[in-house]
Amino acid sequence: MFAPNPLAAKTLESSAMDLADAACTLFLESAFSGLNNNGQQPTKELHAEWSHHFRQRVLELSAALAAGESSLFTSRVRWSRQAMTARLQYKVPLGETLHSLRAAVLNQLPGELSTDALACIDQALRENQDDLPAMQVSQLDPANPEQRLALLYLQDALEGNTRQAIDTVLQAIDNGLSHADAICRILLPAQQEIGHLWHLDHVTIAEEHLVTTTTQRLMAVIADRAPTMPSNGKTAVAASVSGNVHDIGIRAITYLLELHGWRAIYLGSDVPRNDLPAAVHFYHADIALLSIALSSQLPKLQQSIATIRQHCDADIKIMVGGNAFFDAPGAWQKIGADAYATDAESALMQADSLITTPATRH
Ligand code: B12
Repeated sequence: MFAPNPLAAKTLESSAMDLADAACTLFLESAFSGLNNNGQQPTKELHAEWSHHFRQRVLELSAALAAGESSLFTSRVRWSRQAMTARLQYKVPLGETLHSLRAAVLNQLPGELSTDALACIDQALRENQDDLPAMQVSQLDPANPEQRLALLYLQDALEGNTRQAIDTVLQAIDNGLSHADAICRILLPAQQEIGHLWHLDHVTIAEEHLVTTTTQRLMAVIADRAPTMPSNGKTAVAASVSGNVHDIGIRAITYLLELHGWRAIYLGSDVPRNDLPAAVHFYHADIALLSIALSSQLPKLQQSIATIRQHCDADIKIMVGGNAFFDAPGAWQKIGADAYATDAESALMQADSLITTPATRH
């Protein structure tokens, strides 16, 4: 951890393409010179693929510097290492990629701007030498009744028995499971589990998509059937920020607020920041909920918060959350948000306590 360094973060972000290109050239030169390949050169496609990898890494580095949280970078490197190991690609020398990135940063950025970036990379290089703990195959425990139901749902959805998957959860509701628990304790853990299985290379992207579309369909059915509490006079506007296409977690939060008497408006995913103030005004929102999934989306989140603050009433509350914060739970305070919550149920509690006085205009 170090102090946020917005200038270095901005410099990295704006020179991400150049840095990625330089790191990529160094990496491929070294990889190809190490091979006895009769002077063969890396193809354009290979260069483009690795440039994309390095650009993402520079953006993660930039996010870590902006928030002053090195874990936002090191955890991403660990994540890549786990994904590569699962795909038996660990022959790809992750350490070499970090050395190439380090050299590019050192060559291209002036000393005062590169210090924190180099410290982050060095930390990732040190961690890269540690043994990688084996990842558990499943994060859900079949001995726990709710997690067992999530596993059954997941199995049916994956086998293409979509109707059966849906009926299993709807029957559980008929048998007493609350609508909110069906969403928060069955569907959301099933989504996290499918992500975990994808990371381990046990399911394909197509299989993940199948489960995700089944969950979207069922979540809407459950939300529409659920009884709602009387209106509390409060309005929430929710969005996944520009660049973030993940929408299930934030959508679930919106449904949960609705069941608890809120007027909860979900604007969608990948919402441009300049559209947010108008939505906050138009719907007379008391609170804005903004979601990000990747650490590299933190700058867009920070800009979205700043844009709302600039154009809306000072008393608008802004709560943030999403997968990106799991690696740096303190980052929300540094980007100008009023609150952060790790999951749907705590988001509801936080929203209720942040907005204690119902607005009189409704
Ligand atoms: C489905 C999915 C996708 C779908 C999204 C479809 C859709 N309509 O949402 C698609 C295929 C498009 C996708 C793409 C990508 N994904 Co994806 N995805 C997932 C997956 C499997 C499920 C997402 C989900 O439904 N989660 C369920 C809910 C419960 O979790 P959640 O989103 O974190 O939300 C909870 C909390 O975070 C919190 N919360 C969320 N938002 C907010 C907001 C506020 C205000 C508050 C208070 C709280 C809060 O409350 C929620 C409910 O409890 C996750 C796995 C996972 N663990 O989530 C990966 C995951 C998020 N994806 C991941 C990745 C890497 C990607 C890609 C980069 C893959 C790629 N190489 O292209 C792209 C990036 C796309 C982009 N630009 O955003 C990684 C992210 C790792 C990381 N932290 O960097 C994950 C974790 C998978 C993994 N195990 O590695 N993905």
